[in-house]
Amino acid sequence: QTKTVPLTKAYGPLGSLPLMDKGKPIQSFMKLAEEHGPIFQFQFPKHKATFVSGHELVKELCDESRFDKYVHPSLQRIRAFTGDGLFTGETQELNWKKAHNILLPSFSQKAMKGYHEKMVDIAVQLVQKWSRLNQKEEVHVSDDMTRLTLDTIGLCGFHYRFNSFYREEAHPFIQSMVRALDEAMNQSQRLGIQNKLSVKAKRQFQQDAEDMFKLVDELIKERKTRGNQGEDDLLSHMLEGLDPQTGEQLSDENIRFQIITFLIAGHETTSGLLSFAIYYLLKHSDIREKAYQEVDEVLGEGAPTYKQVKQLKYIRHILNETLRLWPTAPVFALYAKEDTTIGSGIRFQKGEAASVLLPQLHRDKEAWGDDAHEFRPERFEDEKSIPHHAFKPFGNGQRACIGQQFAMHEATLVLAMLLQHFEFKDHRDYQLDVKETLTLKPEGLTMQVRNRHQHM
Ligand code: MNH
Repeated sequence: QTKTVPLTKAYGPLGSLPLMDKGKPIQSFMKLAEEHGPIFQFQFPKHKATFVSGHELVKELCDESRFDKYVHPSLQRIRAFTGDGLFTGETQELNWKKAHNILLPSFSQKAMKGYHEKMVDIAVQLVQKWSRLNQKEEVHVSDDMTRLTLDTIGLCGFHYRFNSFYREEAHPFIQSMVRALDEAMNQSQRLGIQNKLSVKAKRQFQQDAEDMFKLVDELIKERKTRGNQGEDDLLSHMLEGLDPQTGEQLSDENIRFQIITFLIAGHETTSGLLSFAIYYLLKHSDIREKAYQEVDEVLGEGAPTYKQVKQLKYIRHILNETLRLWPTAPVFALYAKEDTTIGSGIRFQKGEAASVLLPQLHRDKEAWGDDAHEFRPERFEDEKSIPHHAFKPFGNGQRACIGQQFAMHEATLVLAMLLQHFEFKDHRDYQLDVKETLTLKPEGLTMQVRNRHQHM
């Protein structure tokens, strides 16, 4: 018996586009999911896209024997500068498995010990910047978090200092990256003819890709001539690592794509996570107090050690709860490897794809209970009660985020250090406005900070 999937209302040749806020597609799809249920199809002018957010259906889509990562057309366009790097590579491409094998150890929990001091180095820069502000000055939360996460992946990954805290504007590499990502996203919303007309945008896109290659190729070349000199970062692992399956190394071109991939994947997502976490702390004084208590107990006054970061349980719950309500990489897509059926009767033909709408999956009342819309870190306290199949902020299976431990270690360390040093003040009574690019962030979030200890 075949079940039909609800379809959004169409308005002539525009399809369902009038139902979508162009700047906020994800939030539009969340609303449509409220109305249409755990699975629905959205009518774009030329195709239909399937969105799934019910926990039982997602559980089936996450069965790797039947479904695999779908490199969505918007990701295909990013390949102009990330190529067959880990994020945009097809599972079948030989370089995906090869790089996955070579890089897995570099992202293990154990590897985090090696990055810890570098993460502290950058976090201290942030703490110093904030501690020198005058009373009435405000902090632009996402801007500073982006400075921090970019500098962290730059230093831990490639021993390169973007020195973002010494710049007003974003680093030129980031300007190219943001512009190119934006163009790749825009192309998906433009109609065919509009796309052909935008010659200027295309030329800029090419230029941005070339500029990114230039910086990265320079980094690779420099490291090769200088040698590793005991440097233990991602770049050294990529240059020296051998694939245990084939005995081969990564090519220079593939290393270039990986570096750009890590810079993209490694900073906006973690920056958004930290920004949303601060938003929730600003709005929940009881949770904030509990967080202060843990930080004071575990850290005292010195810079955190690796071991102390592991002990910050409540901070981790706060971050997980933040990723539940606002998963900063809000969708991932899958396609059927063969004809199959989900939810007893919803057919997928071989090759057919669906997108998992994470913020909605993470609010599924059947999995999380009636208070699913509330920010309550305590729900992560009891490991057994967490519905893991309804919590996928880092994606699924072998194509899940390779940087998960990295992101969580960094975010835990930074949030704890900020709480260690500052009181946060919601001086404008900020109202949440979620901005969508490739990732999500709280747009326009500002606050004031006060030093908790005067001797800084
Ligand atoms: Mn990350 C894949 C979320 C931090 C590098 N990441 C994914 C996917 C999600 C995701 C979801 C799966 C996408 C898909 O199926 O299409 N990542 C996050 C979030 C954070 C994050 C929410 C922070 C919070 N990611 C990081 C960091 C790095 C990184 C930090 C690197 C230092 N992520 C990756 C890479 C992939 C990925 C590389 C692709 C992995 C693969 O398919 O082999």
